Amino acid sequence: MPLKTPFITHLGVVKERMGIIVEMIDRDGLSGYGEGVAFSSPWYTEETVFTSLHVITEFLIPLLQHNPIEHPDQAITLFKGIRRNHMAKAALETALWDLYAKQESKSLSMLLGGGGRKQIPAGVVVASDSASIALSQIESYLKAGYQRIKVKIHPNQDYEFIKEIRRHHPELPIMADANSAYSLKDVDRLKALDEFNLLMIEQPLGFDDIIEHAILQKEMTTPICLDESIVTFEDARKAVELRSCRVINIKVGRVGGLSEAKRIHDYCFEKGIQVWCGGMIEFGVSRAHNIALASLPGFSIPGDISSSSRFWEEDIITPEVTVENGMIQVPTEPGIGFDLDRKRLNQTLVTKHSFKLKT
Ligand code: OSB
Ligand code: MG
Repeated sequence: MPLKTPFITHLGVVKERMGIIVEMIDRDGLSGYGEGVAFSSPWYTEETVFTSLHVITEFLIPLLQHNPIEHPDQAITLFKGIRRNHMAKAALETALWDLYAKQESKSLSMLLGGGGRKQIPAGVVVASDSASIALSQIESYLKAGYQRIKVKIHPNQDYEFIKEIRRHHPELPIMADANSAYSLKDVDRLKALDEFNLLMIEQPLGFDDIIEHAILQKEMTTPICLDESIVTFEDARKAVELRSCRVINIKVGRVGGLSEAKRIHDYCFEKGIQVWCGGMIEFGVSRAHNIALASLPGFSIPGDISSSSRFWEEDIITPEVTVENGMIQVPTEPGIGFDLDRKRLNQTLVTKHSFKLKT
């Protein structure tokens, strides 16, 4: 599906997106939905749409076919023999959660422990390579009610870029995401950003580093948030113990599913580390899972959860995710609370695979 506007980072440009939609149907005909959020190329993590599809069809589905489970929490153990491939695992695991919530007639939010939060704050990412385009996008997102803006930065687009945005928006909550564009040699460049009172700087250093971020955090007053570096609960625990960050961006796909995401949330909540829910330029199914996750009490900062219309002319779910007065409603219906828009899905469908339980 083409994006409305190209999503530009120093690592590359996303103009269109492929995705994997999972429908898991039980004996009573209830359907649970999941989404695989890997990109077409491995620029953000090592997985791609086609490596995910390979791992899902050749390894993960056979495990599910031969070992039916009672609760979605058991998927982690079942998938343990398959190393990493977290986005592939999450595609199935999130479908299990939705299906289980529907079987239990509970909203996914309540089932995960959302405690009845009715709405969550929306945040949006501006990913452009010009300050004037960024400023006009920010203008329109603020009109749409977004409460927090994230911008992408790198060594050729940082101090002056943020200064210009700050000049127009002195009080706006802004965070900056570097997607690993810097090294410790850039310490002075990064420290210079402290004057802009950013909410945080996301993943300034190596995509798999937690050691050097701890060194940098000691030098900077701006809180560091880790994204790419945290792919497991153990990563989160080590980063917190080493004081590599004060904030963690939790993405369901990156950490292998909702169970692991919740474990990281629970741990950070207990330790007083702030978390927020990250985005993957996703379609509506993953967006719906993010809304349920972000209803948990530790999600104290608006995440990268925007409306369906932020990226898509028409999403593949119904109703679409909308933002009103800066907030997104948390559905109370069983499961994720959104249905597939099968007409839209069929317009964009590339291939379809079906599997049956073996036992
Ligand atoms: O680093 O958070 C990131 C999108 C794709 C890959 C990585 C990242 C992003 C975003 C979130 O910044 C975009 C969104 O879905 O709102
Ligand atoms: Mg990021």
